[in-house]
Amino acid sequence: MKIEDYPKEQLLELYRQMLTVREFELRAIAERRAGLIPGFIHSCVGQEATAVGACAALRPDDVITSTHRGHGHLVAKGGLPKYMMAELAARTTGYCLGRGGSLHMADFGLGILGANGIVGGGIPIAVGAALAFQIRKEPRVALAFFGDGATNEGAFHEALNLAGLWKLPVVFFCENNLYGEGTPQAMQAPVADLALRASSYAMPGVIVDGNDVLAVYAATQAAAERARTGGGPTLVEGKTYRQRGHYEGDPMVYRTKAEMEAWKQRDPVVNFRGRLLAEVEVPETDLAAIEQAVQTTLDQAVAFAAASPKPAPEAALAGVYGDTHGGLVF
Ligand SMILES: Cc1ncc(C[n+]2csc(CCOP(=O)(O)OP(=O)(O)O)c2C)c(N)n1
Ligand SMILES: [Mg+2]
Repeated sequence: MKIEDYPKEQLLELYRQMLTVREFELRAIAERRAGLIPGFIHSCVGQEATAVGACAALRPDDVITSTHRGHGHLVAKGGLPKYMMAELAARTTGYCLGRGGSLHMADFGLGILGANGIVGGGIPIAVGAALAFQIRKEPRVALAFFGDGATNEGAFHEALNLAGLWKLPVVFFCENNLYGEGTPQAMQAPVADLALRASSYAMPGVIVDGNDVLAVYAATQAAAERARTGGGPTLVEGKTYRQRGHYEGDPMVYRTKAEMEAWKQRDPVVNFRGRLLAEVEVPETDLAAIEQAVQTTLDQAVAFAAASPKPAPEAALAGVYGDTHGGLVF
């Protein structure tokens, strides 16, 4: 489908979501420096199109599993910046009551089965959810986000094996950003196209420009449709790039300025904005209104987080034994 064939509202919504992800990350980085947010942040700046394009192809009752680089996935699946920011700031109003932080955010009501500090850890969880959907005969899809590095984990291969065997309604979405921490792709896997790995598990492997939100959307939509109608799983590989370090503070000695600059030219948010102006003649004022609204949302999110209480030390064990935090049904 060409860009002019999409409804204008849908295009603007994709832009709004990608911008929200971008600005959320930049704001979180700034607030971490300012002392509001403790701990590490693995930002997804540069990878907004995979998160937003993939989740746009899902329905509200579909589910995702995420990664250590998961803020974009959460926003794209409907996570609200104020509760996310509060979680990052370790406040009781956050998605996990301030106990989980960046690596463990979840909201089962939104179909977000969790970020995950274990590389590849979300992949079998998505397969488990897909198995539940198949057993219950529910027309729902589970989508697992994971990085290129995760495809070298046993969990990836075991999960794809069972999903392929049982034709489970799952989409495996690999965000191939060319690095696992400081290790380039070519030094960690004997294949450059990770979609090739699908053939071992009798499922299609699809390669897509991970910086083109519409291409990601179309590929994921086809994969989700196939899953929903009993066709089984698909491995989608989005080729993309993280513009910042593996974590904030990473000296990034493993890559060149020229490489980073080349990928900046392919910035998914900036380029999509350009396409909206040039190819579908969206007025600049429409984009400016979205940009203003996103800033307001983030200002409010930071203010909400900063004004929220920290968990009381004596409440440390609450929820540990499954007694309090309801809503664990997805
Ligand atoms: C099982 C496991 N091994 C190692 C780590 C340490 N670790 C955290 S992120 C990461 C790199 C993951 O690379 P990739 O899957 O490509 O994701 P990206 O960071 O590029 O988004 C590693 C090795 C971990 N968290 N879990
Ligand atoms: Mg990677």
